[in-house]
Amino acid sequence: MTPLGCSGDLFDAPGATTPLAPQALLLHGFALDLEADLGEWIGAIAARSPFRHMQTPGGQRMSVAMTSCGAAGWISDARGYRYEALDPCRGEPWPPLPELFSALARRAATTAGFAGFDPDACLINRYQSGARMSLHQDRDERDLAQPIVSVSLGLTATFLFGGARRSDRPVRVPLRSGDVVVWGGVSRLAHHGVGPVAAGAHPRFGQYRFNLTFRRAR
Ligand code: MD3
Ligand code: FE
Repeated sequence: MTPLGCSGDLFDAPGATTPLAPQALLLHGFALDLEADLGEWIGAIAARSPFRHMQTPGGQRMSVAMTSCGAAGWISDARGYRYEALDPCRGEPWPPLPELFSALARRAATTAGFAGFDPDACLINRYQSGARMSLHQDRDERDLAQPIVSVSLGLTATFLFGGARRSDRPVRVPLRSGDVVVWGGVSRLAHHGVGPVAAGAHPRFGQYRFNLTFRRAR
């Protein structure tokens, strides 16, 4: 384990782990060998349930484009944030969670000490240059004892990891393609966000950063 603040070329090689906070563990390159398959699946899911820019309850267009797969998908609109069984773009269920996705999420959760995690929702975030996510908590899931597993693909982003209060000064952590983070326990309600993604070209994912978050929504 490498303490936070010591991540450099020497320490963030695939296979290394960095604790970001108690019960928040960064698994460097954990999904690197699955990049190609994950990319194929994202394309197949988006062909059914396209990426869309949702509206915040306050009426702002989110800069991140989103879609989902699994029994429940996260949505935001004028009525608020929630999980829905049907994709509102189509009035049909979200594409199923590929076995590759759930197996990866379970393996990462087990590695981080959360054996038994069984996700029913995967939110897929797509960032173009300039897209960002402001500090927030994830609290729309029924059982907050269940962790969240996050998989980053494509362009690097600066992850902002705050504390229990939104005003706590966030720690900045680069998330690279193939990195996986597991958040649970005392870190489950920590504030977090993503700084504006810089323009670039990833060899496999081009001008995008994708983030998959696996959740137990219901
Ligand atoms: C820490 N996504 O979709 S993933 C989100 O990179 C979200 O797209 C970001 O925040 C992204 O809600 C960050 C990392 C993450 C996800 C959930 C968390 C960190 C978390 C829940 C609690 C604490
Ligand atoms: Fe979040």
